[in-house]
Amino acid sequence: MATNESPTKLSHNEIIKDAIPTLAGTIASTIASGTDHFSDDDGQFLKFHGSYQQDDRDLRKTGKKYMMMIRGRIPGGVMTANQWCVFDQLATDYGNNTLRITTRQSIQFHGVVMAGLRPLVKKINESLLSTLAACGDVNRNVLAPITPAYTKAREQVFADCHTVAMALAPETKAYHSIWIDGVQLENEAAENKNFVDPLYGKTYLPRKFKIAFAIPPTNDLDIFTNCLGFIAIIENDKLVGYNLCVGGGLGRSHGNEATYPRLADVIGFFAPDKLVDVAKAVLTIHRDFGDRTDRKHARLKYVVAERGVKFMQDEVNKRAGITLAPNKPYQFTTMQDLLGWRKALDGSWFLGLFVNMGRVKDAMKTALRQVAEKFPDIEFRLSANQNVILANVSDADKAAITELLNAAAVKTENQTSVLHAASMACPSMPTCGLGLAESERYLPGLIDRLEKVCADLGLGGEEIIIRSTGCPNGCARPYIAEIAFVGKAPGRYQVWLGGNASGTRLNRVWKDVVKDPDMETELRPVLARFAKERNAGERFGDWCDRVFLNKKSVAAN
Ligand code: SRM
Ligand code: SF4
Repeated sequence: MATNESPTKLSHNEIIKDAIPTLAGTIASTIASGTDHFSDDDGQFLKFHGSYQQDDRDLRKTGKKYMMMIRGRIPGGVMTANQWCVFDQLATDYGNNTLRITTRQSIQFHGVVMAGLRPLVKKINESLLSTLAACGDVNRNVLAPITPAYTKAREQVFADCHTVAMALAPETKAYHSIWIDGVQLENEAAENKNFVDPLYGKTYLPRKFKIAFAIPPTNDLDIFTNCLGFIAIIENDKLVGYNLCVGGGLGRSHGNEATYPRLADVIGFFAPDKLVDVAKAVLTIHRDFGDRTDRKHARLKYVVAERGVKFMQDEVNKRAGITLAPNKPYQFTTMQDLLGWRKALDGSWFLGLFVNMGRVKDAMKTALRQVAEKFPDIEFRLSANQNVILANVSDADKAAITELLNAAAVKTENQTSVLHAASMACPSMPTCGLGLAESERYLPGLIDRLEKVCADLGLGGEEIIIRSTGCPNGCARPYIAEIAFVGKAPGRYQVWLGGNASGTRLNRVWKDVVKDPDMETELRPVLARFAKERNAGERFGDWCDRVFLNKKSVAAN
């Protein structure tokens, strides 16, 4: 096991987790001290509590302004209308007055100063949601399908998502102590110093861990990019079990070939009653075999890549007390959300609303708040494509909701163009400390420009999945997009081509650097060739993969 073999080489994070296994750090006393920021070590502990210390990068030249990002833990992305109201109010009272729907069906607050941090987290807990384990070396928010239009088995899969999320939550009492009671735990007290989480052990996981559930044919949460995936096998609207996927992950670093995006392997089928055992088995394989010396090499994907599928199957069988059966057949065909009003299988209505780059703000924020207040029985469901679905809407309420949204200029039909609908960007500037180039503030404008190119070439209305990130970490899952822009430096992007519509293929680097002003000039000839040479119905990503990239594509780093 990498865990204890070479203790002298453990990464710093391992050392501080071992020293304060409750993860309390000195967070509560720092907040009480009235300072505006945390120490570096507390910044690491803070992540387990769902928060990152950031600073406003737009203001760096005039002095550092510390602010926190806080991420909710919202299993399967489902919120009550009341919880939406609470989040909306918290963004107004403590954040930058926006709610950022994330690529993992959660909500982030940005721009929260130290004084707002504890009240915000406390109020999230009072609304019966949490931030515990939204970040950190633990299992993160668990993804599940939200669209109520495909199969009645969705409810069972959502319930399973919830069960797994709860079963894998860390048990430290520091969370309650800091955020609810406002009390600093005594780190040197024996019970705290010797605390061992029953599942995670004393030092938790070597790195973050991610889980998703998907129901074919819809892969609207990019299941193969997760450490652990459960592909629901549905027969006659009943869940019969799951195909198990292990070892997906996207993070990489420019210039470091030892880091790479990887899609999960599907390693066997098992019955639903073994779900929690299997989830714990895969998580503890990461705990026990993940690399604790190098955080760039610590994700489960490297364990799977280096030790192989047979190793994973044997370990899962042993740890979960099962024998994985051969994979059941399945097929994914789409990654996209259904937008507009649709009928749910139970006869109610749901509305898929496009949220540009996941940022709920201005008129849309006000209108959604009004909807939540007026219609307390509807659900707000967050999609992994950064959109929102309003679900459980009665016939009687549909018109009133439409009217309310339309009055605020929030369209309910024909909401956006196909290119915008199929796009995603990570936040990057000004909040993300790791951003090398703009992303959320850049992509919408770039898509407008590419739309003009497409229209010129007779490709108007053609769906092409386009994603951007401000750095190679992959937060908007660029490495499965048909076109991806991955930030290298301000105004410069690595361009990747060749993903598909179902999220089952990695794309490849096409150009190592393209400058912003050259985007149209570079991409026009490729799109023109596609328009001319494609097979009937062939998508841009498939054509790139089949014809254009061929062997010419350069290596990923
Ligand atoms: Fe991410 C780090 C935002 C989904 C891979 N991610 C960050 C941080 C916290 C930056 C930091 O460490 O200082 C970003 C905060 C930016 C900000 O200002 O808000 C950040 N990640 C996001 C979100 C908000 C992007 C979005 O557009 O919604 C997503 C939050 C999800 C959630 O609710 O939990 C988000 N991040 C992802 C995904 C996609 C996914 O999980 O489906 C990935 C790629 C999949 C994967 O994990 O391999 C992802 N984020 C990373 C990495 C690279 C990890 C690696 O293995 O190397 C980092 C950097 C790190 O962990 O050191 C990172
Ligand atoms: Fe930040 Fe990079 Fe993630 Fe974008 S991809 S949010 S720049 S860490």
